[in-house]
Amino acid sequence: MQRVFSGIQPSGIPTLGNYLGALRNWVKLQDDHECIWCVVDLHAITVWQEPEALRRQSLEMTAVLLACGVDPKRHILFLQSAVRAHAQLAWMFNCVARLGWLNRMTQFKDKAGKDRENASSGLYVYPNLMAADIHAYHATRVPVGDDQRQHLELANDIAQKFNHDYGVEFFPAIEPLIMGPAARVMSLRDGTKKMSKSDPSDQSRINLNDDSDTIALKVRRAKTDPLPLPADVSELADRPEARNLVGIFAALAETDHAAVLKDYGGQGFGTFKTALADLLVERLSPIAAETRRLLDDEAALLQVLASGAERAEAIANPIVREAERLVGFVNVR
Ligand code: AQP
Repeated sequence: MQRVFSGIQPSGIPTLGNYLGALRNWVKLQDDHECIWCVVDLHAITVWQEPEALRRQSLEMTAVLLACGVDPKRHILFLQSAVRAHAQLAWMFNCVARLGWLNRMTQFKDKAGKDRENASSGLYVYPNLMAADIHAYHATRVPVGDDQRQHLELANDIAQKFNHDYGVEFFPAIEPLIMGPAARVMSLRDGTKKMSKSDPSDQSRINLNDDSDTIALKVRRAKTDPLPLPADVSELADRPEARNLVGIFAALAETDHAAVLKDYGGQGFGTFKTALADLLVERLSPIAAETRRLLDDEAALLQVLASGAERAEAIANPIVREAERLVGFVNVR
């Protein structure tokens, strides 16, 4: 069975983008893969997080993952900071990755924005930590949204250079698993910008804990253009907001853009938005209800995370110890 690793940052409430681009696929992969799911709090602090908020968001994220169907008994669910192997291997990878490689990462440019001098050095080496997350488990499959493809290529470059420099075949190649028609969900306020849980505008996204009225309001207010929906998919090309809403509908209904336009093409956005809001509520409200239920028992959530960390360490510690031996560190214990 192929080993899968994926992570999600507890940097806010997960969004519809996280759900369609990642979480929904995680649940499907559990049927025929050995899965390791990680709440990546080390990644989250690459940008400022209020300590109390980070703690709360880490537990909320754990509850949402469980509510979406992550199975912590058959698979592993844990907090990144609880398994030291991630930071240990990331340091070795900081010394393998080249500055030129990191300079090409578009996500750093997007997240650092114009004030690049003021971005944390952690944000800059974020892809090295992500490579360590995966390689610490010798995972070979990584389900991610389209936006993470470049980081996975870097993770492969790091593994290849490590193997070459130390004359071994130690870290395997990894393959991205990019699934479904809405691999990239865009902001409801700007169809050219990714939907993000840390976007300052709450109106830009659907949160997985939004109630039905909030979902309906956000969809009603979502930016569109004045034209009716087209009958043909090719006409969505230069209409980012319309394409995004049709893509969301298609992903939720497990169909494609063409099928959605067959039903709604030629009509204004009114009827379509009502149908989209209904579909969102139908799919997301059971997750929100289950999340609330799970959050009522914090001790049970901590127990899931403690057991996950122990099982993650059983895999990662021997791999990272061997990497240390290959690098030439003396094992004194
Ligand atoms: N808009 C999106 N469309 C599709 N997939 C998405 N993902 C995130 N946003 C979208 C996928 O969700 C997984 C977890 O992402 P993450 O939390 O580790 O970091 P991120 O990609 O930076 O997500 P956010 O929501 O934008 O977080 P912030 O605002 O904190 O930066 C990944 O597999 C990602 O591809």
